[in-house]
Amino acid sequence: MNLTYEKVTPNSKIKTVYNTPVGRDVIDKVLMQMNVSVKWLTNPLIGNLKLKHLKKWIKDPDFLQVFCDLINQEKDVAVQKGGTLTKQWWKEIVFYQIYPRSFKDADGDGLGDLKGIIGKLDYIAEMGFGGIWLSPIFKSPMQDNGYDISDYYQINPEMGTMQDLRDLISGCHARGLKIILDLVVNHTSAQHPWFIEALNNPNSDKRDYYFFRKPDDINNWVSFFFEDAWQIFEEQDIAALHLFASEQFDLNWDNPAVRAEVVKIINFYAELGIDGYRLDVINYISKKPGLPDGNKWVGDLMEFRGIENYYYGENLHKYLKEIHQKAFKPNQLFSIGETPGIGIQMGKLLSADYRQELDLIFNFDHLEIPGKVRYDDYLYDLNFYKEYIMKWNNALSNHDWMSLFFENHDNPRMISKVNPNPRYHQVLGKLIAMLLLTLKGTPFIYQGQEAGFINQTFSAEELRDVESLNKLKQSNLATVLAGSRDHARTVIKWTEQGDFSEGEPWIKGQVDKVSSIEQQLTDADSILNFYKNLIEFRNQNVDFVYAPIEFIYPKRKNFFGYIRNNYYIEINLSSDLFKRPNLKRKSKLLISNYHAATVLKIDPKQKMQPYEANLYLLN
Ligand code: TEU
Repeated sequence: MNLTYEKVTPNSKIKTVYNTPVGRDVIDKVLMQMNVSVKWLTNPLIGNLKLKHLKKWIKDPDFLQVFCDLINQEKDVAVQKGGTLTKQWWKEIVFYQIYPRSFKDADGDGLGDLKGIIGKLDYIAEMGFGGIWLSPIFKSPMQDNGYDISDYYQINPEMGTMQDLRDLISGCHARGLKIILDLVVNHTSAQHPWFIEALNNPNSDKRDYYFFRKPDDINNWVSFFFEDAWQIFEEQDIAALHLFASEQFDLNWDNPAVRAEVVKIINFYAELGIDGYRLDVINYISKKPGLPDGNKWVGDLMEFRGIENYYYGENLHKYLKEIHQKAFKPNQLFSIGETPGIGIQMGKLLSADYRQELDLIFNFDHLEIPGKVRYDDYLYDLNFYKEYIMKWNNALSNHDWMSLFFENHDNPRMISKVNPNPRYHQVLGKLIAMLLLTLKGTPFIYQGQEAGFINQTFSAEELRDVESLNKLKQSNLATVLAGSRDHARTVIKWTEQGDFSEGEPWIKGQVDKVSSIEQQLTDADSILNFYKNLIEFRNQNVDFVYAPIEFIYPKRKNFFGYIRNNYYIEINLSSDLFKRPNLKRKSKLLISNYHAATVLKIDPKQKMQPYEANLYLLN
């Protein structure tokens, strides 16, 4: 099914390079980061230039070779069009992401736990969600809140016990909910017995589970948490690689014993009855042999030096296929990979159904507008999301499927990113729901998003996240607050009194002015009930889920319109009034963030209100 193409060299034309999967994704990414339009490439003058001519602009002598090597390493091309669409449960449901530490505390220690989640399963099921994804719940020193695991086979005592997990799984299944866990196997905690043994015993077989180097032989990579990627252990006279926190060491997947351990973990929880996994930074598992220095130009542009050596490594497909064959497939588990930096074409090669690697990926290209990074303080333009969605839908075949999300535990709240003006809080919260629940793909709603939660303000002392605290060492509080992951980690406001815990919560809660979940449940007009209605609509129209998407007036700025089967969605993406495009078809209003559904018909001459979003039935 896969075509192959010729090797690229510095003599290849730019348009040839753009037709390779990795070339296309990298060029798109670089142009986006530089805030240059892709249209630039369709200019024949540019397209016919040879790669080597770029030397005039990119003054890094090694860049071209690094780029060609990365492209040539991928031998396959994904199917671009057609194919047969297969139905899958994970395409039909709406997922709800739970960050356990902040969700609900049942034992009064101020830290969320599994019993807390069990107590809220009725709420989750009544909202119409079809499955939950739990951020990590395993034993961990919590330097990175559980993404630093020290024992894969034990539940973190602050979260509960293995019996609690069994109860949670059966509680989910009794309500028809699927449950997926977080598989964090790019790295372990420094406190994992494997690492302790590896560090202290050079002759141990665990030594080859990680990446160790002599302190004077380390490379120039930096970690995602704004530190050097190597931790030096003076006593042992050795350095170990960590792409994330200083106590999260990267596992060496080139060692078959490590891959066997991963298969064992996957199987263990499969036997307990879970339905799948979200795989943490799974595209980072295959590092370039020899761990060469990162290219400086790429490092400066992407902010993280070294990334081209591991974000799409040469054995990535091989390792994913291996765990698919040995664990995911036999247990019929669903898999969604978290894949930072991966673009459309690479994403298709990782998740198309005939590839037998992953089922879905989380792509992040839509979370910041061109030229911006998470810690920049700016307003997100929803027109960019529209472009992103159109581009993806054009590129996907029936073998591909996409995830839809704006929020997770690593990102600020979307309402605050788009427009923090409280005037628009309600309509914007609902507009976001309209997008995620009516576009083509599987929606992932992050806890609190269904109630329109927004960013909090934190003093330096109130911040908890290791990434934010590291960032604070090199920049000011305002910068940290623009992108802090703690915004998403505030504890859930269940009632007007909070009611997250009987003890002192480990982190701040939601801002006062956003009403609680309990309050919103009783208010027919709340953001929460808007989510509930839309989820119900989606759950009752499975053919809507699979329907093709046709974009209406795609070039009209500030307007997003699309038809799916006999439904029409129209959205004003801005806070300005907008002249409503007349569809000239009879329609009945079903769900709107401005009008009661009893209005049934909107005067086509009436202007669209700020962030107005409507769903109609066409007849
Ligand atoms: O995140 C990986 C990741 O790359 C980002 O989400 C990261 O926080 C940032 O965007 C880098 O620019 C995953 C988890 O979701 C995150 O919570 C963990 O801290 C991280 O991996 C390490 O396990």
